[in-house]
Amino acid sequence: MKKVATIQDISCIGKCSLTVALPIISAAGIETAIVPTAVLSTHTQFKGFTFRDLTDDMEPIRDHWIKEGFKFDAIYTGYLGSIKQIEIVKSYFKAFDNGSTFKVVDPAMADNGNLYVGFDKNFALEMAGLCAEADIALPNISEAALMLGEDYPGEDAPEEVTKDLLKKLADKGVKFPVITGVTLKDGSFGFIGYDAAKDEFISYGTEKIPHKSHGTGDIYASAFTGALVNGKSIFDSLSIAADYTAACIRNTYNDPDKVDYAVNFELELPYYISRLG
Ligand code: PXL
Repeated sequence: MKKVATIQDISCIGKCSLTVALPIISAAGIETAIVPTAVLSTHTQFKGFTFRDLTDDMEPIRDHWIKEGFKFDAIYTGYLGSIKQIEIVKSYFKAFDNGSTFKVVDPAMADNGNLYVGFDKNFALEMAGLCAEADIALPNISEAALMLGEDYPGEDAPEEVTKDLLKKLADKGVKFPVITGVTLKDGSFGFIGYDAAKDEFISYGTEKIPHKSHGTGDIYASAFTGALVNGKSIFDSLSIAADYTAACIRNTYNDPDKVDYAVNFELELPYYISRLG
């Protein structure tokens, strides 16, 4: 069985980070090892959340795994709690590389132009350094701008602006930046990526649903990782992730009993699995 290690927080309620990465990647038929970076009572969009920092456990977990000789087909990181955690994640990239380990960084730290509670501009710049050590980085447009120290261009920035951000991320050493959650020229909703080695842009759009929610970036990155480790190409994995995330948003939009803090990712897992073939 293929093996993925994913490093991000546990938000006990909120359907984000590990509570979506673990079920989605497992549903893709992949053994999923987890490194919890923190335990929060809810994600940070709620008021009054608790936060138990687990930085002190990250190095002992790494060292035990090294002794056991574990390696992974992919290492995928999401929400990280501090600059120290970013540094520790870099050591995971080195320690568990089997020679073809694919490194996915979702710099989950901002939305709508604003950093999540607890992060500052310096954290965003450090996150750009982690993206530069990955094979693919999956920021939304807020995160891309913040990593470059640039002003937020808005959710519906023209494609040219998104492409300019992608090139600038590549100039900072990011091999394959992909900006997710963008509106394309034809009004569809998806991603634009830039493969620096090939000097080539790629993009894909799916139905735009007028519903915004938390955790969709985490669902996207998890579904991408599951598809890629199943042998799909980068483009197909990005597109499957876009279609699955759109299905989750659509399902939630049509649900009269929906919660306002997350999407119904569970109900669309059969669709995701069907796309993996
Ligand atoms: O969905 C990203 C995310 C992950 N982890 C925590 C968060 C958020 C978004 O708000 O607060 C703790």
